Amino acid sequence: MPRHHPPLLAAGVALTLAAAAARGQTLPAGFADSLVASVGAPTAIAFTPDGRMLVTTQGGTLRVLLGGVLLPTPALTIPSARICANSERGLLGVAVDPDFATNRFVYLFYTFRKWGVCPTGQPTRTDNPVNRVSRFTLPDTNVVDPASEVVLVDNVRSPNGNHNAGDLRFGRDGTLYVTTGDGGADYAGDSGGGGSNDASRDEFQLLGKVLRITRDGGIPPTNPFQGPGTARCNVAGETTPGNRCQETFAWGLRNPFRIALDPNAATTRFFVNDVGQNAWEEVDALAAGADYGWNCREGEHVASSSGPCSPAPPGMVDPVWEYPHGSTVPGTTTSGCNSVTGGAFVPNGLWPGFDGAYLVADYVCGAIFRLTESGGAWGASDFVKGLGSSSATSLTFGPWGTAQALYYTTYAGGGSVRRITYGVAGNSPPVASASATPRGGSVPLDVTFSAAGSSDPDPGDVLTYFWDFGDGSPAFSTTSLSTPYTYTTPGTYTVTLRARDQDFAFSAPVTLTVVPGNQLPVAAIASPAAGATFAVGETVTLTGTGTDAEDGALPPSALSWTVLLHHDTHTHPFLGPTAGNGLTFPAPAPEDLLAATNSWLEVVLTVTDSAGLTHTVSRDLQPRKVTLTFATVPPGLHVTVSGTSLPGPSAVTAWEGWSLAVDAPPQSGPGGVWYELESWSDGGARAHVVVVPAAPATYTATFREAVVATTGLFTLEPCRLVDTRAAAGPLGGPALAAGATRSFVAHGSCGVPATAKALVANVTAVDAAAPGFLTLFPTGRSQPLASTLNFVVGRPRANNVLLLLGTGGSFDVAAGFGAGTVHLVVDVSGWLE
Ligand SMILES: [Ca+2]
Ligand SMILES: [Ca+2]
Ligand SMILES: [Ca+2]
Ligand SMILES: [Ca+2]
Repeated sequence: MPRHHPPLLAAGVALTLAAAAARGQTLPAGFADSLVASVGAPTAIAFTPDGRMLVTTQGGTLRVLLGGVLLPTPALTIPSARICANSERGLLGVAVDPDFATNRFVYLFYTFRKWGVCPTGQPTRTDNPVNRVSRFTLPDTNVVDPASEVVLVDNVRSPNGNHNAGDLRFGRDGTLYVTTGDGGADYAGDSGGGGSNDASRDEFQLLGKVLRITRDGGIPPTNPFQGPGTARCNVAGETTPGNRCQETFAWGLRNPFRIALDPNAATTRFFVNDVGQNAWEEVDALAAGADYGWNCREGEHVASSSGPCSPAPPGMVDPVWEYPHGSTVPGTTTSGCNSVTGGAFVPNGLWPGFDGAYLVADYVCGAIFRLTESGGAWGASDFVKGLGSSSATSLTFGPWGTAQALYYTTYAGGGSVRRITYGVAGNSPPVASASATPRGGSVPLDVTFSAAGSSDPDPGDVLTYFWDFGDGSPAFSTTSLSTPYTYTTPGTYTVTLRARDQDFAFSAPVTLTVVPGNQLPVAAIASPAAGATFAVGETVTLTGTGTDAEDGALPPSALSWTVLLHHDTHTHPFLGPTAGNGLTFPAPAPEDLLAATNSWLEVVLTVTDSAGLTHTVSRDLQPRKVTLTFATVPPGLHVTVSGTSLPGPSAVTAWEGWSLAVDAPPQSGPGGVWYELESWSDGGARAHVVVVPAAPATYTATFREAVVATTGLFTLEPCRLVDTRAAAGPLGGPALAAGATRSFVAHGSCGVPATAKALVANVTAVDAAAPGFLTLFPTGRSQPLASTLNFVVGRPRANNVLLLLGTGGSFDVAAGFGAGTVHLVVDVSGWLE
């Protein structure tokens, strides 16, 4: 009796095996296997570009996982009246259109219950079901309208129940590859079942083949069988004997249940996992027009030498790898492996040491092997063992966080989707940063891509950069920050950079756009003109142009202005970025006198064309500097200019139009003589504002000696002039506050006449909240450095003073201490006039 190794077992059998399935996997260090979702009888997985995971079940549902969560309602349930899911039949494959983002197309392979019944083991019945490939539309609602179905390939026979194959994968060439089995037993009834079934050698049948069609079901122009002696088989599943089906891409296969596209190859490269009969499981490298030998050969070995195998057909292609039933798989520690199922190429750079590896699963021994090529020969080693019987069925890499994981389906344990991941505990992923120069220009366009600015939170981590240039070329990896790349075809390309550390943690992707064949725009500043200067407060107008080979004159909205205020070696943002043309702003003043010597403006114009390409120009705009001289009479006294005390004469650099604050305060001069301002040469008050003129100028402060002459001393009975402990009033409360200055008028109180120029007084500080000092000085004068009275907390302090009166016959009291208040008492015992 021929042995069958059905990758998909009938439900009753699957339950028996599920009970025996163990989750005692062994994985290499750093790898983990975890449950994604429990899904009964899962057959295939595909991912949409927006991150949805699609899972087909043999019974006929299309399930969707959003963010790793299985939606409770299937996106599509093929009604039982329309599907045969017995034996190895059912919904067996799913593919996502390369342009899914715009067309929302998904493709399904299922067994159509064409005649209302699902017989098994009766291959010549005329009412057996048929396999078909259909296109559906999967909207964002995740509800597929059954009416969206477009049948692309139909009536592929399913004569016996088993060997339906049923994988769907898009190649890098944008065409859809479809696998079909030999039907398990001869549909024509002229050979037999199992190893005797020669249906895959019937080139007019879509059985035991890899098919290739366009997304609309058409024949790609490079399919191998076209022209005389060929015909379409998409409607009937066959043509007349003696002709070949134009859908056929390769043939001579038994049950090519799963195929795998190499994501690392520059062109479309598939491996085909063809389930064997009694002795050998095999992996084939897919090639156009190739005959993989079944049923004349099983693996590299003669299987039949009768019928179409007599004489042996020429040009049969051997597998790239095979392994025997029963005994240990060469290179591994695993035995009892009898049915090859899913396969997947490991994306380069994803896992340490796995570049170039092909993973292949066996359904009977529950293992995934790691195949590597050396000298043109492929050899196996253990990767994962102990997945249990009925596992894994299909393999595919898909998104996992910022990296990718190996996803697989298993019938074990009731059915589930699981994933195998790699990660080092405690390691954080890097953060990528990408730029490109130039982003446009004539083709061939040499672009320098830069990963500068990429980083990793873990000190000392070494980064590798993975560039996807967006033009279909394979991902490129490098440890260099700078990567040159040449585009030869005009277009708009989205370039993606991911950074990876030495522990194989990936950054989130970052993208940028390059537009080879599109010319960069040209920016020009018209105003301010080259060499233009400004005065403070003057209106500066920003006008410019942007011109582009494709767009012509760019609109004002395409112009963006930034003005920087340079100060010595750094800059301050002053304006923008602001879009438009003809913008105006008042020219600024310098920060201070020093900044006036080393500050200027820089006007920056960036123009952007409709392709997003930019060009930036800039122009310096200098202030009109003016030298001002500040002199004093007598020389050597000080004036204050913009907050800076300068000895007269001093020359300063100022900007035309700048409003400079000047002051000539009373001060001690040569010989200890006290000086006060008599007049400024420009007629201004002691403190006034000078608007810097266009030409150099001198400002002179003329001082006079501030002498107070008296002719008589008059005495009084001591009289209390001020007591802040008393009720609030000009000479009463409140207490003096820390840091505050208060004025008291002496004229007219305690008998002090309006002619008094000074007081003889006793000053007392009482109830101080903190230690400090009092300074009493004539109102209208600057506070002198010398204090009048120092006090402490807890006891009154007093001092006798001769107190000069100032403006209005009053004196000021400044209270210098940290916090709180102090009371002031002033007793007068005489005056001078
Ligand atoms: Ca036959
Ligand atoms: Ca073969
Ligand atoms: Ca890291
Ligand atoms: Ca352009």
